[in-house]
Amino acid sequence: MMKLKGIAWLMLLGILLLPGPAVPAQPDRKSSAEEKKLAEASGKVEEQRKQEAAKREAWKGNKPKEEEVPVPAGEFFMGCNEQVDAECNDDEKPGRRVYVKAFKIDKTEVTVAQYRQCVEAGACNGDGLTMPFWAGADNEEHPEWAWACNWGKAERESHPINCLTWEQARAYCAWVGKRLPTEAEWEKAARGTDGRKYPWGNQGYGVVGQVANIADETAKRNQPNWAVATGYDDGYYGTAPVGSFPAGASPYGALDMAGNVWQWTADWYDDDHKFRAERGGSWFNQPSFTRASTRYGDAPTLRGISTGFRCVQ
Ligand SMILES: [Ca+2]
Ligand SMILES: [Ca+2]
Repeated sequence: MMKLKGIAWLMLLGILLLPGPAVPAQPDRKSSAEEKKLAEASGKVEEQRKQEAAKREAWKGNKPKEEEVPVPAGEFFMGCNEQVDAECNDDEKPGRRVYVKAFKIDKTEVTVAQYRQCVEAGACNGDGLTMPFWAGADNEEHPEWAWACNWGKAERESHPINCLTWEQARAYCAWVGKRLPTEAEWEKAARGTDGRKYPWGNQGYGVVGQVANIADETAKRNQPNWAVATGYDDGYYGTAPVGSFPAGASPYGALDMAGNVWQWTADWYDDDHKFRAERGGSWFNQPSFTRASTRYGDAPTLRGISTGFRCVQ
């Protein structure tokens, strides 16, 4: 009796000492889901960093090589030359002589194909390139003009990249080891030293043949209300492939310094540092805008259908 009782006690003790079934801790569902999400996001960021580093490595020494034209050091006439130009705006005055150090400028505007290489290398981003954004004006996207953005349109690989911010342009130039031109550099490259009105000289549109892609008779057929260069037909409503108008070359051989797309420059347009200066006019503009000394300013977050860029070094 005592023995059995002892065994029973031992059995009971055994049961008590046995590790009980693991009671699953009630998971905090919310926090574990968040943790998983966080882990995934940080994993993704890490993976993205690795991919970008690998791409940068792969592109080393294999970046786009834009054709460049040299511009020698020296003074040039900058701003409004009232002797040859009756269309100047106040922001171009007074005309003056400005010294610029020697530099090289891209012969053409940066193309969609070139910009894509920078995106593929992970050094540029493709944010917003297909959707115009009128920064500083109405601060809205303009889907009705999205057709005019060149990114992602197979037949426009050799057209200028447009619909991109000032920062996106800056990043590209930095990637290829260059920079955006100052306004003075841009203008000297566009008109040489003698204060001419246009890159090719002083003769206006319609007199010197096809020299630039601006708002012309072709544009008028698409936009009957536009002010255009009457009697001048360059054959393009939107942008043209870069370098399509060799007759409009500047004294140093730079192309499309008038028309096609405006080009972001390194300089602020205004003393308040709200707008970056753009130069050269575009397919969107009438002749009074597409002159060598025309200046324009836009908020750097603009993604304009008529704004692109080129680099200098
Ligand atoms: Ca045109
Ligand atoms: Ca241009």
